[in-house]
Amino acid sequence: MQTIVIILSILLFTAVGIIVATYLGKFKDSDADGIPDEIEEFVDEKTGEVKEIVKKFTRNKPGRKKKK
Ligand SMILES: [Ca+2]
Repeated sequence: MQTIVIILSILLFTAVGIIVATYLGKFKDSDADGIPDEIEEFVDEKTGEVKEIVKKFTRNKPGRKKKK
């Protein structure tokens, strides 16, 4: 339990650090929302991948009929 709290704290501090650094102009942020472009691109990429995986598991497979 304590390990989870420590990991979450590190992630939170990292996120805050990145946002502060972005506001201070340390990272490129073209839409000025406090999130660096590189992270936005990374998240977009990952979101796309997750959507693809979900699609794979939820699509109707040919030859498999729905049970009533
Ligand atoms: Ca941004």
